[in-house]
Amino acid sequence: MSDKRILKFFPSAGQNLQRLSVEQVAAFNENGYLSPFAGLNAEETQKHAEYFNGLMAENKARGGDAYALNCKHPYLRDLYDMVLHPNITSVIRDLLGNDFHVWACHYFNKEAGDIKKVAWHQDASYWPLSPSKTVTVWLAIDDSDVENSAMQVIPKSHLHGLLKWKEVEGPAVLNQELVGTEDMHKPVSLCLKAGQFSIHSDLTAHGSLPNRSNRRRCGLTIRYCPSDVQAINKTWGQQAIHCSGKKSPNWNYIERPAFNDIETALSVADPALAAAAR
Ligand SMILES: O=C(O)CCC(=O)C(=O)O
Repeated sequence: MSDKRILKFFPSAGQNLQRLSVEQVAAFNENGYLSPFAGLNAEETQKHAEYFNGLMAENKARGGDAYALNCKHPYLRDLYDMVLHPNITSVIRDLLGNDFHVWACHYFNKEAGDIKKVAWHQDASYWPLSPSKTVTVWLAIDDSDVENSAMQVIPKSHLHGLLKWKEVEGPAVLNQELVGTEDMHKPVSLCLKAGQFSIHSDLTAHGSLPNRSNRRRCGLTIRYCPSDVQAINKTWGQQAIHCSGKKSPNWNYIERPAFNDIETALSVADPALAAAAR
């Protein structure tokens, strides 16, 4: 697949900045991540946590696992609206320019005592998208710190293109594990208060340890890309949420769901996109 994709870091031009400083754009280009940002206010944070708790309870009642809420945005109005939150999209616009959309989102719900790690990986390695220009927002549903295994990133790892990986060993959420990370920069834990968010490039090495605490650590990942990104595998281009500017003929943009259709969201078989987007 990599033969067809352009997999390298594209520095942000940082034009017409509204929310970020020139220094923040430079730090993103240099390190491959930015954190923390104020996303939701206290009321929105509490409301969204309650919304997520309700979804997860319904999901569990149907036998779904803690990580099953993946790519449910075509069915859930509140989730669709969340990815368009102006406090988030204003930062993304500064990084990606005016023409962009969301193509996936996934609750990484690391429950108290969860023994599964998310091994060091690069998102672009999983995705049949080109060029590699997707950025992920990790929006904290819970306070996230070292104790409950906040997500970690390896600064500057995005500058090396696609890195080598092997099959992960032991309990894990994803199957790839990068090799040679011990020779890279020291990892940084992206500790966030609920409602704050971080951003990382699709080539930035990141992951998280098992959650040995008695507190849940859930984050909503939202994948934003500029409209010149193409899905090599067309099944991936079908569920985009238009955010800003020009649309692309290469993507299918969905309508805002009329309501929170939890029944459909939890009963549809995961589309190819959702399965592979993990
Ligand atoms: O939440 C985590 O621990 C990992 C998230 C992740 O791998 C991602 O955002 O791609």
